[in-house]
Amino acid sequence: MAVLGSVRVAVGLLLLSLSSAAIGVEVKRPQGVSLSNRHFYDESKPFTCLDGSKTIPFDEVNDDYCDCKDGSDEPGTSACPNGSFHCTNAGHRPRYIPSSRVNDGICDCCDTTDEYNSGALCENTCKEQGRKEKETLQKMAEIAKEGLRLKQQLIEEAKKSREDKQQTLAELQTKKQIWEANVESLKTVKEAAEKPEQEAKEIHKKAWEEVQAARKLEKEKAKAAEAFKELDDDEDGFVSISEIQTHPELDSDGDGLVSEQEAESVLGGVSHIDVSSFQETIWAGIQGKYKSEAVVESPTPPDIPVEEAEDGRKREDWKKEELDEDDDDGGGGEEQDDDGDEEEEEEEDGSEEPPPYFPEKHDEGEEQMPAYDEATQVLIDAAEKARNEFSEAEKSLKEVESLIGNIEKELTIDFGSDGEFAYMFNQCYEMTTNEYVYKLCPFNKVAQKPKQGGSETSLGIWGSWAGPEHNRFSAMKYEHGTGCWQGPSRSTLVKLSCGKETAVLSTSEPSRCEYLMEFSTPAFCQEESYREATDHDEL
Ligand code: MAN
Repeated sequence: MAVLGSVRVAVGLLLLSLSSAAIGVEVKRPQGVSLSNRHFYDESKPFTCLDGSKTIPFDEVNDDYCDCKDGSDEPGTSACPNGSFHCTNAGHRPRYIPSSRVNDGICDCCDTTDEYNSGALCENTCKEQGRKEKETLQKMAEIAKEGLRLKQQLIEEAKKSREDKQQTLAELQTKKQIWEANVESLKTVKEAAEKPEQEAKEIHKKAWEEVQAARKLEKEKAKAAEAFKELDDDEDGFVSISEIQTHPELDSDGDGLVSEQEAESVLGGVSHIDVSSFQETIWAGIQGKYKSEAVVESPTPPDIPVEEAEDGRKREDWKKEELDEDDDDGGGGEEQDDDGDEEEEEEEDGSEEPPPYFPEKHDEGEEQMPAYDEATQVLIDAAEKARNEFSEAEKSLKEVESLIGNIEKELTIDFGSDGEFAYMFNQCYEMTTNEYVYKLCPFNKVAQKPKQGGSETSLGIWGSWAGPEHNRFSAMKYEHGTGCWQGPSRSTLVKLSCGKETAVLSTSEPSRCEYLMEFSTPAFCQEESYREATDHDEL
């Protein structure tokens, strides 16, 4: 038996054109059939299954026996396993439910029509649901409308900013050329100034090395003279074989004694030698072995703490100071007096006397080279000025190049079909969860930082737009973040939605080290979403 339902349908589109009195019309059709499929179910003709597989008498439609493979003969019963039941849901949204849910005692359709024979007490909630949905859609429409207005502004600003950037770029490129030329010419100036500077410095250095060598020689001579004085026990102005023999360290055959022959050999085959011969021919050969009697006599430090010896001023420092003072006085001719002065001073001021055991260091090299003469200094100053000017110019060129690089990079980024996403470049948006502060810097990076402090973990750097082909700008992909332990490097997918505000709405980690962010922006508002929302008004 065919069950023909009387269905009251609210036809949205008609609502717009008909008067308010015409609220609905009754269209006769079998239970569970949609208005658009009504013409397939003509009670005056046999029914052909919608897949064309079979034709049956019309009274076998909805007779609770499944004849058609596609279930189309039982739109209003649960007889066919693959059938579907259409709820008109006047006042709300029409929908299909699987026919197995028909008369199963559970209210599925808001208009109650799926439970026409089960005894279930269903309440028609379509109007209420429709109202709620309408409200939601209206809100969405409002957001989309406002979002679109903002988007328009963003597009205009982006256009303007792009033009500005292009102009700035052109200006910077001109500047770059100027700085390049500047750098070139200042380099030539610098090199021209450095040549005479180098030569003058070299002359000064050589002269200083000569002075140092002369001083060293003087010191060696003084040491030799001192040793001579020590050796010349009888103070006759000669060092003799027997006097050499008093210094066992000069033993050459290792028997601990200096024989006459050994002593004679030390003296270069003669029996005695005067001071100048000693200085010139003997001292160099024995100074490595020779032990001063002063050192031998007091081999251990008395009660002077080590720190005192090691810390603070050393003998060399003193000498250096002495020399420096002499240098300041000017003229190298006074060098001869150095030691004499030193001795005098040391004697005068006992507290300054370094301990006698203090090791002698031969590091005259540490002495500071005297200041350059005026002419050399003029050349150095000129070269220094040229160097500074050159490096300043180089710095300026680098700055200009870096600005150009930044702008060029920005201009190559795809900021949407009308540049609507450009405004978020160089911005960051944060969202705090229980554990972390998440930061999204569009077209740059995504990061995660523990709330309780600690370092930032990269969740990816800007990769590309990642929405489906027809909606490419609906998602962004950030990749190659900090490596995940025994896993991939961290990455983030940012899903965009239309909103009045630009904000991170949610963050999650659907799979370890793969993050998902929901991000709202007016730039994503589209005409279609506004239209869709307003179209639903017709429900
Ligand atoms: C950190 C965070 C988490 C992540 C784990 C993986 O704790 O980056 O989001 O799941 O590392 O080890």
